[in-house]
Amino acid sequence: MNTLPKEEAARAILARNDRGGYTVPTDRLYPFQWNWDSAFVAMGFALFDVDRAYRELERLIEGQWDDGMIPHIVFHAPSDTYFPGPDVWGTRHRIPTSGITQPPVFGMALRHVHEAALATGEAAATERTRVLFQAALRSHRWWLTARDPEGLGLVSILHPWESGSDNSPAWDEALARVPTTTTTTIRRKDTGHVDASMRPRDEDYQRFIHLVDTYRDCGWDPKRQWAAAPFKVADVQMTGILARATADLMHLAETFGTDEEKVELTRMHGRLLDGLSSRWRPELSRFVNLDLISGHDVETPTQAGFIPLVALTFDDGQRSAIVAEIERWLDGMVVGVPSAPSFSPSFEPKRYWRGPVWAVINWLISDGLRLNGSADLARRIEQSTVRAIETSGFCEYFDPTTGEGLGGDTFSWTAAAYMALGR
Ligand code: 9WN
Repeated sequence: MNTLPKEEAARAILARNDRGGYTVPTDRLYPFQWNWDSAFVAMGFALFDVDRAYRELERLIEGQWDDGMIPHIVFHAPSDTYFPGPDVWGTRHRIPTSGITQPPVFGMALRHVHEAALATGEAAATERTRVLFQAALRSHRWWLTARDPEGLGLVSILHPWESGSDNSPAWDEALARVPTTTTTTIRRKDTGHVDASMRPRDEDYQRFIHLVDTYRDCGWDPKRQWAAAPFKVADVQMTGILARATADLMHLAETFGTDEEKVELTRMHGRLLDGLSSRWRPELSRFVNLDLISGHDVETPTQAGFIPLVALTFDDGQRSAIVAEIERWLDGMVVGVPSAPSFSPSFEPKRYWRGPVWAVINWLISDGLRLNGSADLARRIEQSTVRAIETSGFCEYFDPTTGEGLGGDTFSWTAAAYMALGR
């Protein structure tokens, strides 16, 4: 296997962001353990240090709630460089955590790490995977009961932060219904670390914190939150990742699951694939979210519309349509896939999830393209991502029109993605 020109630098970033078995996304801007960041980072570690890859997942699970939810942030150690901290969430978990979740890449990462362990002969792998498999299964049960109580086969987010794509134009209409009033005093720290023009706006933060206040007042009880939520969107990115992670757990269940668990996972999987398939819109050549408050489709174009590639097997017609649509989004871009296309009125090439390119999103899209037999486009996306990182550094995200690196630097998941996509 060839060594990448910046392989050593990528590993050094993971070492530098290590806080004792878990990895912060980057120093100061994000000083805690984030859920889906750690899953991607674990897959990066699996390429050269399987023990450390397991450790990343094990430390995340220290924050898992008794009801199965894996929180979006685990506050292992105090820091005053991020808002909102544990006092705002008020979740009273044994280790302080936030009260919402993030995309369940965990199950994908677990299979990945387990297979790396088998390949390298990591001695304790079986027992470690067995424990983490149970944690993952409990979290998938939580997803389907807490976030799909109506049995749509689609899981919903109750907060834009859960999506991992905080200020995506996909949330604009639904978020506009959320009041800007808060009982918590907002003391943003992010704009002290990176330029405010690249971050969500103050008004977004007011609505984000209004939602936190609302759910904290529900005592973080999933049923009460579901009933009280002024923001509730069935998300195809989340459902696609959950469906794929469920397939990965089905694979692990062959070794680690009981017969009942195998049946349970197969049912979950079928339910999610049905729900996801119902969100394909042939006239748009992508999948669309469902706003559960208005009952309307969310047709705003964002990267989320392509993520179901990781879970579904497309027929030839669907595959060529989605490939053509992704190519249209790449047209004229230095690096793609943009989080919103340049032809959209919402496109802002430098502002967070409203246009920029994220290496981990490309990781998912290229993985899904490969699964669906579109290796050429997958390779093109991987190579342009690797090139952008080599040219501009291990930044949080990239301007698709110039390739410029933006947001935080020395970013953990960008380092992991570099190693994974460069192979
Ligand atoms: C809120 C850590 C996280 C990522 C998200 C990204 C950003 C946090 C923030 O940073 O979100 O969770 O404060 O902006 O949107 O995807 O997990 O890297």
